[in-house]
Amino acid sequence: MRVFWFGGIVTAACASWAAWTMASVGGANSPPTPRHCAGGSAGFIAVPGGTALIGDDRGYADERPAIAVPLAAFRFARHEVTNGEFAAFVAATGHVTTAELRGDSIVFAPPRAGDIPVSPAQWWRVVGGADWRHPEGPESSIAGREHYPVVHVSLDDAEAYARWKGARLPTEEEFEYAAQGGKDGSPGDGEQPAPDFANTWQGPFPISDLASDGHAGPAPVGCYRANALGAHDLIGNVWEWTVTSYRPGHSPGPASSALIAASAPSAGEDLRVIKGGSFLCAPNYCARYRPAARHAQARQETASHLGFRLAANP
Ligand SMILES: [Ca+2]
Repeated sequence: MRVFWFGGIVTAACASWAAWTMASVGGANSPPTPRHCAGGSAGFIAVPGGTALIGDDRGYADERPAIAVPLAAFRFARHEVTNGEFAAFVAATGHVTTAELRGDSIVFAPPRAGDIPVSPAQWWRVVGGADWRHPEGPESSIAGREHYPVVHVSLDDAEAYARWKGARLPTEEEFEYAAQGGKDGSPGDGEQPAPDFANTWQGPFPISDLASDGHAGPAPVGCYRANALGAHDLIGNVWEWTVTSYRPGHSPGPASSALIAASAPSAGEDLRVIKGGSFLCAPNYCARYRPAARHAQARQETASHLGFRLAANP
């Protein structure tokens, strides 16, 4: 069964997130702000080791409990891997992606005027011919999008790229720690990020994206303000793969069946944690523009809002 549960429903347990954030749709009525984008190939930042507080006791059920995790120093890419960078990999290796082999991928399809969408099945479509070169389907292309994050890549594709670069993908803990800016803990307060800090969704999802942060849909990498460590796009733009196997919650004990059902729709598959939220995260839906936010993703699944970045050992 194809899994497209992206974004996540604002569950009853997390209704408070939506309530808090609906009042803070930053700049929702402001005109879109043009952004200066740094472009690709900005390399790595060095992240010192420390004790990271992972998870958020006030967040979604699978973000709980917050736990302290020792982390060794690591390097972390300043931004997502771009189409241009991935094209160089494909040209050098002949790599054929999972979506190309399968012949389709999952694409966000905004509702038509007059529709009142009520479930993810109404805004996600399995599109034949959608792949990293054709992000919206066979009639689309990445011409002029060399600095956009590559999407429609599986974990296998991402790991193949990482091996070619002599690097690796981050763990969930590394990603979350880097997204916090390297601080020990201090999870976000749940408010939608400032329009200059992350590419998210302003307005009522999935009906109207006001794009007051400068972009509707994905943005080129490095368009938004870097965090304290110098990395961009860690709580917006596109979701990103980690190598960490997904468990519903951070507790070392077994999760309840209700939590499993609420957070892992396809138990039994090889599910990994994706991090970082996306351009589709809005206060009324998802609200996963926070370092602690996480999602389960089958390793072979691909979508128009899912990419990756590299990590490496010091
Ligand atoms: Ca946006």
